[in-house]
Amino acid sequence: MASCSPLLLLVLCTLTVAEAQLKLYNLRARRLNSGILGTPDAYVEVFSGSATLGETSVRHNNENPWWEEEFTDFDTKENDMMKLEVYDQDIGFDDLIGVCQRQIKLGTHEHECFLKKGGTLRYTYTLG
Ligand SMILES: [Ca+2]
Repeated sequence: MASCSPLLLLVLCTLTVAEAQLKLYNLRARRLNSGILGTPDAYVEVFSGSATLGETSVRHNNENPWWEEEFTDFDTKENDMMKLEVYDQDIGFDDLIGVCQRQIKLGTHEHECFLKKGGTLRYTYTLG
């Protein structure tokens, strides 16, 4: 029986690795709390594994913001850690409102996470 050529193995491996595509979308927050600083100007930074996928726009003076941005990554693997950091933009430095961390699973999932300073972040992602 003929064995696989190295070239064929290489192609198969490449296909397997390229198979998983992460798409994160539908980010929305509720009742954000920025403490004494007033209504937050919130944005979200998105990480997958060790990669930075980007950040949303800033929603000014809104405690229930949502973002239309979508984040896509082709290097994400199942069980990689996804991290979403919610910030309140301020003069000087931006305040961290809270962090959501979760292991990424295959399929489409919707999650809600509670932020340390108050409020929740909901988001949906698909890995597949
Ligand atoms: Ca602010």
